[in-house]
Amino acid sequence: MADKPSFYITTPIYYVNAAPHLGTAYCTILCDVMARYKRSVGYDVKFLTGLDEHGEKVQLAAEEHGMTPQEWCDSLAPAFHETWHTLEISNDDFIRTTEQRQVTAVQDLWVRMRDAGHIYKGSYDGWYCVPDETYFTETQVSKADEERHTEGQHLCPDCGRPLQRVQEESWFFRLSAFQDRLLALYDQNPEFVMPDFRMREIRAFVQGGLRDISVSRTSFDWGIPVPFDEGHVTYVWFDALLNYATAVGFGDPAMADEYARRWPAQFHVVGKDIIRFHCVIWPAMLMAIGEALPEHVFAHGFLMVRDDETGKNIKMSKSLGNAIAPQDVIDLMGVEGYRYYFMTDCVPGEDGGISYGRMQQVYNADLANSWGNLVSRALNMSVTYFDGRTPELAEGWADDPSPLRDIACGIVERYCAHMDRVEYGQAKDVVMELVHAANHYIEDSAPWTVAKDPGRVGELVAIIAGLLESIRICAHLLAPFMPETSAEVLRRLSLADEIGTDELLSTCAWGGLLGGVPVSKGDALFPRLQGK
Ligand code: ME8
Repeated sequence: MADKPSFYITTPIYYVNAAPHLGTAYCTILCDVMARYKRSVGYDVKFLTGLDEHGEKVQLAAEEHGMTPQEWCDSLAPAFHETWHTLEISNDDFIRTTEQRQVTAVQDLWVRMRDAGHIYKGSYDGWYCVPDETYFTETQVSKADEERHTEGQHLCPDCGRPLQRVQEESWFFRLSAFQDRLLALYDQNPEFVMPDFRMREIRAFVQGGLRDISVSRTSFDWGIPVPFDEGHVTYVWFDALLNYATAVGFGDPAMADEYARRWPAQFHVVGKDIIRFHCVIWPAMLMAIGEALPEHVFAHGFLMVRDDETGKNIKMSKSLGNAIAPQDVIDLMGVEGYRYYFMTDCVPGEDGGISYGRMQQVYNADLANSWGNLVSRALNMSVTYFDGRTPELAEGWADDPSPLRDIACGIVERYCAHMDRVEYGQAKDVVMELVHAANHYIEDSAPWTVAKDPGRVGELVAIIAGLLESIRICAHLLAPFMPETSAEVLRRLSLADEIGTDELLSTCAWGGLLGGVPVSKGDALFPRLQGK
């Protein structure tokens, strides 16, 4: 393991105010696909997800349910573990901010911040949005009120929900002192924030000037105590952001080697709603204590419900009655269809318009009619024409010219270039070139005719071997999206040893098929969906 390069990827840690939903699942699958892909190309991956358990929002949710905050968090945590397990999430760590490792790390952060002179005590007087756990100034609030023409109740400029007036003694972090260093960071690392339109958005925000932020609370107590000031608990975001470092050993001398090896993270994947925290506050916190900065923050868009008749995207919400739960999608097209649809049909950086109609269309076109159909036809023919086996392959067979070989040889590098840039839809398109070509090749070469002529057996071997070899390669490339289907396809070709390869490029070189080994037809991988 130690000789492999490290790749550390994280999801946001989700609030435990509700069970996992389509949005949090989307982000988590997005990271899972990257984690699986990076493992397949030889990285030693650490994939972290977890729960953000402190703060007023969680405390209030607990009170509403008549539980202590800890009881409430403990009661919801299993739902996250179960959903991620169902969705085939391959995380290798799961952090909860109420764990001792996080308490120790956050308290260490406080001491280092104080010793470096980046915090000071003052009092906060302004607005607070509990659902977003975010502070707003008087100016921001009145501007938003003016734009919305609201009177009386002040609403959150971001989410539109009622704000709370907060006046309390508080510690402040000197964020304003980091403006120039942040701008220099963005200039020197234009891909610090991805996609680039989000980078521009962040740069413009920072250019507009930064205010110091309040990082401790005194009006409630569900948070990590500030080690040197009784009555103060850590502001939930100051606590939450540190989780990424905690999980690889920040603040734990016993984990110094792990920390040196894993930190900084290569990718923090977050929704567009929380990029200021990740692209402004978090790097400034790390600069303040002299720690390395993450390489990329990738901001994904939001899932919206698409009205198939008007083509318009509408916000998903329980009150509009259009909220879709992960289980609804699983019931429609299984876990692998679910993963494939969200990862390849929604552009990760943009808002995605989802609909049942579109899900069914993508599933039937790509999975039932193309990929599933190819596997089923080719494996069936191999079983029928070669007595339940793959054809016997002569030495050097892979060097023979084949139209599929020409296509297969060029796709892996292109696929990798897209996967590295989180361009999952384009990566899938590259694989589908081979799937479609193979389906056409079946029609063009008409193996059923060739099989009737004993004098053409060499030709038949070449056709079936070409098809099975293409399937083998596609199974590997589709594995990050649909791990279980790919494993099943490889098992059917007696290639179980190749499952979970960490040498994708060499594994996908044309010629890896085993000759004369048992093939099983199995059930249809993706039965066609009817109606709806
Ligand atoms: O913000 N579409 O947690 P959170 C796509 N605890 N993604 C969505 C979505 C939607 N409609 N709704 C939510 C927090 N998400 C903090 C994070 S990190 C140090 C602390 C996803 O439970 C998206 O990734 O509100 C978003 O950023 C995240 O859920 C917010 O999760």
